[in-house]
Amino acid sequence: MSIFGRRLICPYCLIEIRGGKNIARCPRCNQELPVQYVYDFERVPPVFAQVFGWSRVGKTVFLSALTLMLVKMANVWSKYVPTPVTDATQRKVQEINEYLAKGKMPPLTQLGPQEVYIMLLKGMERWGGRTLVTRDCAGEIFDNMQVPVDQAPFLLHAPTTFMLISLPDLPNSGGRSIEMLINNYIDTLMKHKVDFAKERRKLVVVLTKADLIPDLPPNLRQYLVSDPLWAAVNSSGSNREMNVAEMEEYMEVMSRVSGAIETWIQRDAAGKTFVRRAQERNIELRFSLISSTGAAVGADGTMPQTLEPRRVLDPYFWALELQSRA
Ligand SMILES: Nc1nc2c(ncn2[C@@H]2O[C@H](COP(=O)(O)OP(=O)(O)OP(=O)(O)O)[C@@H](O)[C@H]2O)c(=O)[nH]1
Ligand SMILES: [Mg+2]
Ligand SMILES: [Zn+2]
Repeated sequence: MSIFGRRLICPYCLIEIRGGKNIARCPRCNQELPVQYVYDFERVPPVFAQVFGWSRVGKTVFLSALTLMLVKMANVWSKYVPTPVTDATQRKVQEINEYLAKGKMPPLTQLGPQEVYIMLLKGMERWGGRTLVTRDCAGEIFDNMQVPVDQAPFLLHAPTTFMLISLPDLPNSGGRSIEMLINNYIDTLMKHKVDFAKERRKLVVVLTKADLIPDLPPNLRQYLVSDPLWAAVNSSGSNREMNVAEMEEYMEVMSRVSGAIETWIQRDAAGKTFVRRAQERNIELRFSLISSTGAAVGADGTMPQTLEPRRVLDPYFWALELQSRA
């Protein structure tokens, strides 16, 4: 602790503020600070991640599927305690609980523009305690080269972004290609004077709805469907716990898969441009593929009735890995 008191980061506007354990509001944005977030700030430091992706790619469903896994990981990590600390976060947990009790997903609520998802995650194997802080945004704000940063305030200040891309929806998206999305990201940051050479940005590229990607190579499809964490959270056996060594093994495989997706995504010109554009701007890339529902859902526009997520923790694990390193 410095002589000026504690420093902490406001989870709404991401500026550094000073104050004791009792600070109630951010002096800059005037938002009420979640008490447990403030109290445990040093012990459970935040990992901030902006979600970036066009409409209907699965951002809201991903946040629900991730919540489901974060809740259920209590079955897998022996000292782990997940705690939602805003009402919006608790609502997400409530939806999941209702689903687990009834076997049918209630209508999903999208987080409002002023709402922040904050989940304290204590006692994770490998990483210890971290607080996941993220937001949900309506996809329309990413349509143009200039993203309105007031509606995506983490974009400028959080080093890590989850860039969600739905490859199955691309052919019907009016000529969009993946390199446009990273172009919009870079253009927005440059407009706001982010210096990529000085501040290394990290992009976790998440291929969503991977259950629907028709030409996914067999080894990647196998990786998707055989998620040991999904098996472990649902097993009732005694050996479902995962220790540090098993997490290490998981992360090694996850790394290899990231490389394999990076190679595969460059099978066409747009993919090559995507990767080269990131390299040119000093952006660190990692790749994941997820299925939040586990299988195709009904006709377009319908919300899933069940969630059997596969590999949805991977993007979050990448955020932890990328922010653990100096
Ligand atoms: N097959 C399949 N469908 C999915 C998956 N994830 C989401 N969907 C479907 O995709 C549609 C859009 O999902 P949302 O999560 O609402 O998308 P969004 O990105 O939040 O969209 P906006 O809020 O409009 O920007 C829904 O009908 C979901 O059921 C998945 O993993 N697999
Ligand atoms: Mg949404
Ligand atoms: Zn603030």
